[in-house]
Amino acid sequence: MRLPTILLAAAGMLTVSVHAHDPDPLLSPFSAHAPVIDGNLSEWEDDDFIEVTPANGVFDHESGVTDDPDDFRFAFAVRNDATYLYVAVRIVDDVIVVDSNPDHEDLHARAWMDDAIEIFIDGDHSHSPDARDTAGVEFQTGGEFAVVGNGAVTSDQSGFPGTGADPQFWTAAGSYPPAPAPAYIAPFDTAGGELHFEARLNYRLMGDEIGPGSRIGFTVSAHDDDDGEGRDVALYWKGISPSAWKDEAGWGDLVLSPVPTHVEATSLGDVKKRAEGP
Ligand SMILES: [Ca+2]
Ligand SMILES: [Ca+2]
Ligand SMILES: [Ca+2]
Ligand SMILES: [Ca+2]
Repeated sequence: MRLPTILLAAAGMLTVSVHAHDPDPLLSPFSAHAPVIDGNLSEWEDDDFIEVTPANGVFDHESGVTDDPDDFRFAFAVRNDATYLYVAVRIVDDVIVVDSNPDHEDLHARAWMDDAIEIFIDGDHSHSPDARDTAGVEFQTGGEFAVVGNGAVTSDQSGFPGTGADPQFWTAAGSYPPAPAPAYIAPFDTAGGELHFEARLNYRLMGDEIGPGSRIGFTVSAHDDDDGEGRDVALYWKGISPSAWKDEAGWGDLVLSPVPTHVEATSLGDVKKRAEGP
């Protein structure tokens, strides 16, 4: 027994490990009705959204910061069913910019250059310090899935590049309209407002063992560009700055709901209640 283990045992901390779980995991509710992935969050009105603000979020100090919640803040909610994890995000932003990603159907977008979100999955929950290791070890069970305000996507930093329009892998949508609209060219859409996002991620992105009832590593970030070209800030729900995008140790825990016993799974992740009589 090595010395640190002895000390931990002596201190009565036998549950502490290198891969300590987040003591405050996020519990994903079971989704009895699958949301339509269209950037319209009307199906999410009754869901609990987690607010991420300049005051309680984590800025990745590779970029700048803001202390103004009207400049940038976001909120997100999650759900799951037998087949998919669903994520909804709404960004509040004073200047909307998607100049770097004018093609809303792009599957290899440079999402980090514009107003965008990123979803991070650590399916094997290994808390790796480098999710981008050159051997691609962590990419086998997740990675980064990013969506621009106009719906352009990329999963090139995952084990599943170019799959952002394939229900067998993942699909997503953003609420900002395709070009032409002010956000694509200077002086950008200074009306500001909210951007809405929806994403649906098949468990196959997360590893063979992952499904309802699993506990995975998870975080969400959002990016603000207010003046064109690259981003101004990157704000995370949970992360360790800098390079929060690759340090899985800073991500949160997400617990996927088991399939309730009173419903049965059907194809494509929909569920229906068993007939319970008239
Ligand atoms: Ca929707
Ligand atoms: Ca802003
Ligand atoms: Ca912006
Ligand atoms: Ca940009």
